[in-house]
Amino acid sequence: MYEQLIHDLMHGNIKALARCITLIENEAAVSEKLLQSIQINNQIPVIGITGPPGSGKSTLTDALIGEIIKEKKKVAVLCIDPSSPFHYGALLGDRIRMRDWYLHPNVYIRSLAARGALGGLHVQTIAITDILKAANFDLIIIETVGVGQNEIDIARLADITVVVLVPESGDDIQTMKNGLMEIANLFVMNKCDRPGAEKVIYFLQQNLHSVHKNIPVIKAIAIQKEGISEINENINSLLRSPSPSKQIDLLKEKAYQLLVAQKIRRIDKTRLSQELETALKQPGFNLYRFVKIFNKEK
Ligand SMILES: Nc1nc2c(ncn2[C@@H]2O[C@H](COP(=O)(O)OP(=O)(O)O)[C@@H](O)[C@H]2O)c(=O)[nH]1
Ligand SMILES: [Mg+2]
Repeated sequence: MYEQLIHDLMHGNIKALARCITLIENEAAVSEKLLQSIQINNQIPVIGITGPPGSGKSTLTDALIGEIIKEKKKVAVLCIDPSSPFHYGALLGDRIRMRDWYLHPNVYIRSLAARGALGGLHVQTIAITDILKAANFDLIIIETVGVGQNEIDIARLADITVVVLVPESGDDIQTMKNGLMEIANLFVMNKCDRPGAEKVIYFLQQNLHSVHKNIPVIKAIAIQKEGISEINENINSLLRSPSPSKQIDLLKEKAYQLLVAQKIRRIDKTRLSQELETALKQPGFNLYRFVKIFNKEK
């Protein structure tokens, strides 16, 4: 039934691609079949761009797209930062440029805000990324706000994680409370037109040195497209030397997330409350023994 759709998707038809993504957002049963039927090219690299809200991730991505298409590559951008929707660029004066890319044949941009039918946002992102891989883009960029768990999630999904910082990120860097050290393959110090950048870079490099990490730190002024080609070159050079265990690690993480989501979906809450009601009538009810038995009976 979906043969034509899959065929069109794999031949780069943008309408088919949009339809597949919408299916994933809305219909769990259909999307599972779809995902099982497509051919996913796992060699297509995923670049995660993360960092605090307002650090310039979208501006940077916008500029980076310009570099990527110069290399005649096809690029897809998935924006899972609900606080900065690409789609409303036209309404937010300073993001007007992004609109140009919507019309470019080698660029596809999609925003994700809500959790979809497959469960959590992370599982949905995994699935949509794989749809993009099936559509044979040369490169996939995922922009996501780095707060709490999010940034860790992106590192589990992306071949390369770019962490965007700004001169105001000094406190974060000194304490490294965000776990950014662990996930970054590349740091971008954006907004270098503002004071304080050099000091923060110094702290960052000292921190990296103390944990024996050699991660490039690149200065950028995204609004002026400064430092963008250097970022692109660094990404390309990281892509040329992938770590041998990375692919299996990423697949393992994705499989784990999918398994967890599947298990959660299988828990029947109606049955759970019915059985709880019965169990409560028995003397000596214990929630933990109940859960153990419920889990076995499923
Ligand atoms: N001064 C300065 N502002 C920037 C720079 N890059 C982005 N901005 C501005 O910072 C704001 C947030 O940018 P945005 O890309 O939406 O950040 P995001 O939330 O991380 O995606 C916007 O007003 C941008 O114009 C920069 O290099 N210097
Ligand atoms: Mg943004």
